[in-house]
Amino acid sequence: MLLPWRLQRLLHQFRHALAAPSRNPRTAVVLGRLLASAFLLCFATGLYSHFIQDPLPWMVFPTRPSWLYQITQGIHITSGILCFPLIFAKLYAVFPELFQTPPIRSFAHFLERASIALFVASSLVEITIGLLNTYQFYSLFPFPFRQTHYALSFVVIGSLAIHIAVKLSTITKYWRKSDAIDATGNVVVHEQDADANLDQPDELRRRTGQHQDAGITGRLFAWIDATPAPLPPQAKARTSRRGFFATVAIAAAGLGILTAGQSFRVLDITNVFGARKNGTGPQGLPVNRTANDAKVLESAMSKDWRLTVSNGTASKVYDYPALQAMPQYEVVLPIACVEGWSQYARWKGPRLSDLVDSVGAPAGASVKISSLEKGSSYAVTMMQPEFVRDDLTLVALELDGAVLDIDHGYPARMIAPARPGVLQTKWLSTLEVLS
Ligand code: HEM
Ligand SMILES: Nc1nc2c(c(=O)[nH]1)N[C@H]1C(S)=C(S)[C@@H](COP(=O)(O)O)O[C@H]1N2
Ligand SMILES: [Mo]
Repeated sequence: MLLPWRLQRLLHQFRHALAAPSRNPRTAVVLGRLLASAFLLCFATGLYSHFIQDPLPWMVFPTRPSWLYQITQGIHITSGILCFPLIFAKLYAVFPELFQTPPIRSFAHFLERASIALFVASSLVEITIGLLNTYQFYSLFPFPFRQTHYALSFVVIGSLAIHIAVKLSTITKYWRKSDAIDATGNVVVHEQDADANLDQPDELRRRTGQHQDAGITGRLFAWIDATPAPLPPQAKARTSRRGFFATVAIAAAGLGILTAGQSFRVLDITNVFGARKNGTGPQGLPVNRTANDAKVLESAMSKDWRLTVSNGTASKVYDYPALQAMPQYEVVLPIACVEGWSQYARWKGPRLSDLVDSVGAPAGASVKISSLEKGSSYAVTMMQPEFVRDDLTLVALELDGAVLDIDHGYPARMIAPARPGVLQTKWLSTLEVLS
């Protein structure tokens, strides 16, 4: 694509003025490796989260270890958050590439730049809506979070694949440090990678000479021309590269240490930025939606409350004392929210399998779980047979040795191992065996 020569020169000079020791292909490759790993981790754990909530008919999920979902989603959110410093560092490193001249050299070059534009834009949107979601800022964007985040994840990973394919020769050339950095500590510049125009500045200068006119572009040129040569001596270049990587590493490690505690107990003490803090809320457990928000205060406190368990036409109705009269079990399980926070608690109540057995449920049956809450996406959930039949799956009546707080689902809530928090339905109303 032919641009007015004057604009071309401006782009060229911008690119030149932006040169810095840490802006080189080796930096781009090192950061790219880290980012690609984080993206693939996010994609894998994200798909796990998607399908455990919306399984395909043939899917069976492990119920052990009981903290499995806590780990997968904790990794999702933590590695997702680490993408922020990494992505900014990568954009910093390749920023001068924005000013390539000519902006489009061929159709292939156009496709290359278009795929990068798509990749950068979709990645930024993906991680931004993800982060906002963990702080429950749903209303900030006018589209449904889950569907958008899911669909975009394919755009992100698809354009990542194209990006890697397009850059494969650069990636292999700068993959190993010994190939990328020469004995003097400078980044090796392969001829093909050099800016196509860097070898013809004279031509640009000659042309400009004829047009040293006033006006804004003229003045800009003059200013850029006055900029001192940007490439520092090699010793400085090495220090500067190290400083850059140290800055990125400190930013990423700091962010990780200050947020990962929401997902992983060992770092609880340094959880500063995490959306949730362990030990807060009624009975020392965080609450997303209170009974008041869910409009269940009256129905949940009513002395007419019953849990109805049904299997086709067979059904049994349990009041609270009847549930307490069943064999009681105690389990220690985490609530592991899709938003990344999680916390352990001790739960007590009858086993779900005993309850569904009381209406003759077959071994492979799923259960449809309904809450007293109406009209919310949490109001009705499904449970696959492997979870229904697990000994750790309870209809919990107690939390840490006391009757469930109304905000934790009194009179009764679901608690099952290795499942996301959204499926741990509160304020139970009916359990329907689907056979
Ligand atoms: C390139 C990076 C990312 C990819 C490829 C990715 C992918 C996914 C996928 C496929 C899901 C499942 C969606 C569904 O259930 O339909 C998911 C869920 C989720 N992601 Fe990400 N994600 C990325 C980054 C992030 C980041 C940075 C955050 C937050 C800091 C985040 C937060 C979430 C949350 C909260 C969910 C749960 C959604 C729900 O079920 O309600 N993601 N992600
Ligand atoms: N009926 C009902 N059950 C629910 C919810 C809800 O809003 N309504 N929230 C779910 C979510 S998202 C999580 S993480 C767990 C724990 O949420 P809580 O902190 O609101 O108790 O309960 C789940 N059970
Ligand atoms: Mo949640």
